[in-house]
This record gives sequence, structure tokens and C-alpha cells, in this order.
Amino acid sequence: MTRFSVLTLDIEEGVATLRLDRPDKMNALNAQMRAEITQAVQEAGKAARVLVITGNGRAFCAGQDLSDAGNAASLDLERVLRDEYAPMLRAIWDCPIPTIAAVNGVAAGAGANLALAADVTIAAESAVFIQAFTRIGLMPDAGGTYWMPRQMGAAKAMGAALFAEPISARDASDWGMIWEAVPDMEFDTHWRARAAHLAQGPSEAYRNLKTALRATWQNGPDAQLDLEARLQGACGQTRDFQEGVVAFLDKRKASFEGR
Ligand code: T3D
Repeated sequence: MTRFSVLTLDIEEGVATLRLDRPDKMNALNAQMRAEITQAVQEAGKAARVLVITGNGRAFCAGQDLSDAGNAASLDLERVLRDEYAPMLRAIWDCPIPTIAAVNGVAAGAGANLALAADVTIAAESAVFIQAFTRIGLMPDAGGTYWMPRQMGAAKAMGAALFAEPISARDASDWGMIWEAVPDMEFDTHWRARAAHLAQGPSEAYRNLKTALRATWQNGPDAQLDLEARLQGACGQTRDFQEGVVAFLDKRKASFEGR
């Protein structure tokens, strides 16, 4: 497995844990970190059954590394977004296994939107999400303008972007922006249990439901029904489906084998 310098990637019992590891910079994203996240996500997608992205230290991720941006006006942000952020976000969106963002602390700027790019976002109750961009004269990026209105609704998305105020994990959960907020004391145990659950689940069903739920934003009802039929047809051919039905009839827990 590749050795990384600004993150760690551990794979155990089907669970890949990618931990951003620049705690003195609140895990801010520099070019190295973006490249390593892209590579680590691709490796996890091939070698594991679920991927968890989390942070080392008190932050999840403070967004773009601003200490790289001394002479801000000379930065080519368009290039950085196209060449470095987009591949990283695409790697997460295209990941064939379920992805969890386990948000252990503040998630700001591109760090907040990195968290939203995962399939499921679980936050410690003390964590906050900040669309910090307008504080430094920018607009939300890193997929934020795509995910925010879809996950929290247009009104909350616009307010979050304009006011750049911290959104508590509890509000984020109540608004539908994330899956759940969990008391800090239970956070680690909880996301690990969630990850273990998905690692033991039916991989092809997960892969296909991700495809269908993504496609729904572009499709009309006919195209979506057609897609469901095709993908469910594929699920119906799996050993996992056979096992699921037999286990139900036997009144026991199904044992899915995955890929
Ligand atoms: O290519 C492009 O640039 C375009 C892409 C842009 C995408 C973006 O993400 S733009 C938004 C960038 N992020 C931010 O604006 C957030 C900046 N950080 C903060 O607002 C605050 O640090 C936090 C709200 C995240 C946390 O506040 P607090 O009070 O808990 O901690 P702190 O004291 O502000 O920060 C602790 C240390 O982390 C500090 O370093 P020091 O003084 O102890 O040596 C601080 O400088 C460092 N740090 C925090 N955020 C960043 C950072 N260092 C570099 N880059 C950061 N983003």
C-alpha cells in the first residue's frame, strides 16, 4: 500500500479509515493533501468495503491552506479548483463503496464541502460547519454549491453561504445537511459501528443504490424507473440477494459476502 505523508490510510476488516493528518494546520488542504486524498480514496475503493474520512486532532478540516496564499491575488484559483479539487471530489463521488465523513471537529470552507461530498456525514455534537468563503472574499466551492441546496434546501444554503456563520452539528442534522449528530463521548464508537455495519452489507446493492440516488437529480420519472429496473435486475442476480431472502425465511441475520 502507498505511504502517505499528510494523511494515514488503514484498512481493517473491510473498513478503510482515511485520517487527514496536519493537526497543527487544522488539517487544511494543500496540494499534497489533495493529491493524497485522491489517491487514497481510489485505493480504498478497490481494497475495502467502506471508506471513512476523518481528521486527526481537534479539527476535521479547515479548508484551503491559507498559509500557502501569501500573495492571494496572484493565485490561479480556477486552475487549483479544476486540476486539484475536482479530481479529489470526483474520486469521492465515484467511489464504488459507501463513504462516511466522520466529522470530529470544525469543518470550514472546502473542508465543510469535503464532508458533504461523502455518502453519509456523521458529526460529533461539538463540531461545526462553516461556509467560511465570504469571510475571505470568495464564494463557496469544492462542490458546495452543488450539495448544499440539495441537502439542506435552497433557503438554508443561501443563508449559510452569505452569512458564513458556524452551523452546529445538531442544526446540520435537523436541516438534513448531514445524516446525524452524535454526542462527543459516543462519536468514535458510533462511526466505527456504522462503518462496520456497511462493511458487512451487500456491496452491489450499495453500489447500485448510490448510482440511482445520484442519477435522480438529472432524470425524469421514466428514466429513473428504467434505471431502477436495470440496477435492481443486477442486484437480483447476486448471491447476496439469495442469502438475504434465505436468511429472512430462516429467521437469522444475513451473511453477505460482498464482491
Ligand atoms: O485555491 C483556492 O484557494 C480556492 C479554494 C478555496 C477553498 C477554501 O476552503 S476557502 C476557505 C478557507 N478556510 C477558511 O477560511 C477557514 C480559516 N480558519 C478559520 O476560520 C479558523 O481557523 C477555524 C474556524 C477553522 C478554527 O478557529 P479556531 O479559533 O478554533 O482556531 P484558530 O486559532 O483560528 O486556528 C488554529 C491554527 O490553525 C492557527 O495556527 P497557529 O496560529 O496556531 O499557528 C491557524 O492559523 C491554523 N489554521 C486554521 N485554518 C487554517 C489554518 N492554517 C492554514 N489554513 C487554514 N485554512
